[in-house]
Amino acid sequence: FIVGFVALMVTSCTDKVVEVSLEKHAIIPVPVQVMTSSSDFLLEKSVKITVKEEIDFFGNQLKTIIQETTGLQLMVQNETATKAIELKIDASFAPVREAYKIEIQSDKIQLIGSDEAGLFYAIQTFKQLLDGVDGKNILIQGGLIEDYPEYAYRGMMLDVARHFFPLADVKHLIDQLAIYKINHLHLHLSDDQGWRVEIKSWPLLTTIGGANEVGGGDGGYYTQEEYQELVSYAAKNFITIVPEIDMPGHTNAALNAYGILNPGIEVPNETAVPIDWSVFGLESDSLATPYHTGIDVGFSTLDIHSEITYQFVEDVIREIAAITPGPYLHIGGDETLIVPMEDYVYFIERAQDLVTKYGKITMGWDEVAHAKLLPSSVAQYWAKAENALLAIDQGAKVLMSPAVRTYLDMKYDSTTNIGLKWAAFIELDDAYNWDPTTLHEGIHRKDILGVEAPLWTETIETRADIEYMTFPRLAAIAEIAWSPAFNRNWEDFSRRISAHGRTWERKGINFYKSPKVKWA
Ligand code: TNX
Repeated sequence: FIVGFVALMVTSCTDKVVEVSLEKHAIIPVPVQVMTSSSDFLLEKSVKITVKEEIDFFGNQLKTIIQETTGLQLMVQNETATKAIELKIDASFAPVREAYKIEIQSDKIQLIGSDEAGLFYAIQTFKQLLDGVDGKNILIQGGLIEDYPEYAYRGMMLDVARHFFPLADVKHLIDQLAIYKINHLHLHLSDDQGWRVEIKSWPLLTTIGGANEVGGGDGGYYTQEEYQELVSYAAKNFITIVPEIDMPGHTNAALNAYGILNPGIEVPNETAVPIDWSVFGLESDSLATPYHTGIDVGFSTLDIHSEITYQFVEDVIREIAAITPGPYLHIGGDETLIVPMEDYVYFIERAQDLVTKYGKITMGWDEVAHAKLLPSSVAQYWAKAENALLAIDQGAKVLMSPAVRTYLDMKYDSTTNIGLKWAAFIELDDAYNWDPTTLHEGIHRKDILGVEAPLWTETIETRADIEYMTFPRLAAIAEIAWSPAFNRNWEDFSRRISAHGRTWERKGINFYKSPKVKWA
């Protein structure tokens, strides 16, 4: 009797049909178009994943996702099948790159990408449809999803200089970014408190300059091999790494290592910590600066009038360009408060020339627009609209990172116990309810490359801290960057985000339970 009862339980459990609604989907970013039909598809164990051999990679990826979300183990094959999820690439329908379509009919589901990135995003959307589904017979509502990005550049920045984060944390973040169709990860690789990427021609940058962080911790750095590992991990997730070496200010970590670059700057007394060079088995350098363990900004600079500076900058740009397949190299350029404007402009123009020499496109914080920019250069708007306008006047594009809306290091409200508040408190609805094209008169759609959310890490020390400040706000920024304005609606977003909260809980991802959302 007991055996029979258990058997009955098992069959009735596995036979239970769970339904996935397209009408009430929780997809973030919201797709351009979702239409429903009555031709529902039953996803069960006999369904095959069919895919042309050249793109087997995607078939296996979908197989893994279906297995992880539902437990179903589907076969991947190159031949057609009577009940199939078919994956393919076909550019004919797409208005822009990275577009995709998902068509759900009773005998098959088609996931069609306009290119590989588009197919990858079709899979990400499909994954969101299955998230939280518990069962091996899944009735997916018939219909059609058509989707493509509003902006070609959708980014997040992680500051690994103020606090260092190991490779595993960055990879884990990349996994989350891909889900939200973020396609650029900007790494802030150097600042006053630490130099985080190996430069073979200036080795002390990392041995000396990397061994510090805010609060005076051990710091750390990526070897060039580790950096390249990150680049390829990101590429598999259709994410381009944008490396930033912040210059000519925010350079105390370089001055820690090479006194020859130091024009004689002073590190603020309260936060200066002398370096014990003997720990590294090295002779000390009397011109080098002490470590900066605090969070003050604006006190450091390279020596604008020394040719050694430009040898240094060229070496750094050459080595970074050589290990960066993406098109951009970010030169920082923010908050160089102790340098006269004409010197600053001179430096930025020379740095831009060097970036161009090594085949990359220059990006810089909005201050760089005081210099003569190439029309291909990009100014990252964070604080001053007038700087963005200077860039636009020169024919350059603007990357939108207004601190008051997109800064992930800003506290949610006065009770948030990490983060800063100089720009604003940024609740989830503040991060959501704005549009890049209406933020400032004079910044128009055609001037905007995309949207990026920076996470500065003066107060962020762990993976859990990163997650808490990033989620759910990054999902809001991702929707602004991907979805057309006419589809964006706070009420609907707050309903959809609650489903993502359940997924984050299941996956052990830390997030802020905004009181503005009814979390399920
Ligand atoms: C301003 S935004 C900075 C960073 C700080 C950040 C803290 C920008 C280009 N510069 O150096 O980390 O504020 O929110």
